[in-house]
Amino acid sequence: MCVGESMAALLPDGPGPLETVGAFAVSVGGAESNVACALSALGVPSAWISRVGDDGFGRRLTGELAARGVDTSAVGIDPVLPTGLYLKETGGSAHSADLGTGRSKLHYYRRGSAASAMSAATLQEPAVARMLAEARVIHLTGITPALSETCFAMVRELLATPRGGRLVSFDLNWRPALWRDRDPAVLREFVNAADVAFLGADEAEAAFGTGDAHELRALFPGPATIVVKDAERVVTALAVDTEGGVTAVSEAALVVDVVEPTGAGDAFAAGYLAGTLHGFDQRRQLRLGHLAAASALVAHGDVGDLGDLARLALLDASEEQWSA
Ligand code: KDG
Repeated sequence: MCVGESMAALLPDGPGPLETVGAFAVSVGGAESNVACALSALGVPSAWISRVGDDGFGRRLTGELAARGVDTSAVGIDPVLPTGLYLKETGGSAHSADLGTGRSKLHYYRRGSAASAMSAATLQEPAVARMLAEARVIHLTGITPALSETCFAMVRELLATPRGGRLVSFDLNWRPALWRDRDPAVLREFVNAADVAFLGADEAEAAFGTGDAHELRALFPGPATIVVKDAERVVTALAVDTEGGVTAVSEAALVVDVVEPTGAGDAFAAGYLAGTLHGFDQRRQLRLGHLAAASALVAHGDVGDLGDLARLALLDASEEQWSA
């Protein structure tokens, strides 16, 4: 089960600064719902908990997620506040630091959105509480606590709730644009309270001062597993073993012609978590993460064409297949 905000995502018809874009296509974005979509494509029943406005974008994104197999039955509809949206800017722009790194820049229009009004009380709504009780994995990200004080409190509550056999997964998803007014160090508490934490090396460096996998492992003793993604090229899972030591497993990413990278980290998390639920060992979890990420890397939108993922997930990713 994934909890967080989704937005209408407006994708430009070509690269370049926003000033020059001719038209935008409407799509759906949101880190947590991206994970829910990929999980569903991987054959794992998934649900998305959020709020949308009583507006066209809210209906559209709820409908699209449902069409991708995500259970949206507990999504709340706010009668007043709007659904958030973001615009994607790709290619070069003199004003966008991110674009020099090959990354797209996301422009958010989400302050005061319906989802930003979620709170700890949201978790008590009957449909939400029922889903929480039934979930095997609860997936959260560092985006939600940045949306509002009430969202911050909701995430804190979710991480503090006794597990009852559930796994809580937390992806740092460091978004500096959302943390202008607050010290990202508050995210340490959330990373440390999760059972599995996903950290991009570059974002961990920016938020916590180190992107080194072993230093991060030492900094965050809480999670049983920390998954450190080094520029998405090599991903290392550092798991606490039965003797209290740490076992590190690294797996290189697939080589693909990247079209647009937004959403690849979410797809990776979904692949990894699907592998966890399928009972795969660390290496196969990482490989399934890479396969799912590849599908997002070759798409313009946040979520790639996941049609083949379920079949890929069934492949026994043996050594021969990966070394061929
Ligand atoms: O990981 C992809 C997200 O960045 C994108 O879907 C938009 O949720 C989003 C965010 O807050 O950046």
